[in-house]
Amino acid sequence: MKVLVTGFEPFAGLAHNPSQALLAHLPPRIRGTEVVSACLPVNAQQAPAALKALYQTHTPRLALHLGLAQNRPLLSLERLAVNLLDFDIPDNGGHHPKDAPILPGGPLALLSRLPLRIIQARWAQAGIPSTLSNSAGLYLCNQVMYLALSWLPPEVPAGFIHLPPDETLAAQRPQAYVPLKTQAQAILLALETCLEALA
Ligand code: PCA
Repeated sequence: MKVLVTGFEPFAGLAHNPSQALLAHLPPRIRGTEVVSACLPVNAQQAPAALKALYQTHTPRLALHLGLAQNRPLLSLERLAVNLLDFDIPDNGGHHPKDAPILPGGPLALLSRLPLRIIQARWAQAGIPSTLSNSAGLYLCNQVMYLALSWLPPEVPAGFIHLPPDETLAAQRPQAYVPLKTQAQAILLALETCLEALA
């Protein structure tokens, strides 16, 4: 059984996405469990098939999905996903859904299955501030989080963490950022915390 970590390709006219760049910083194994990483398309029609194929190929024992939240200065642990797509900007395929369910007839909201408070405490000990977020938005990140929580068996911990801009994005436009190395350290700590809870 493996750990699956995903990021997203760049979107919204940016040339870089820290959630994609961070994948290269992950070790091949964590606590004896193989780590598989993949980059998802920012495309509401293609991302579900890509996600389903990853789950079928790897049957992960833990799934952590990552994306960029451009306007947030800290890492944010997403508490819930809602069954709604409503895009402010088109995705990379030009799709622009409004008021559309992700899974028609599915529950309105699904709660993260990651030990969020324990992860947050672990980060705080390491000097990495973070926030608990009550909304993953209504774009691709929320969609992937909702599908993860719907499709993976209930005993598989799954959830979403939004990453802030990193130094590459801050160099392109002045803004608050967290160095990519610190973000990678935080994600490694989060994965270790989740695996410890499973052991
Ligand atoms: N962030 C977007 C989608 C891709 C990404 O990295 C989001 O927050 O929905």
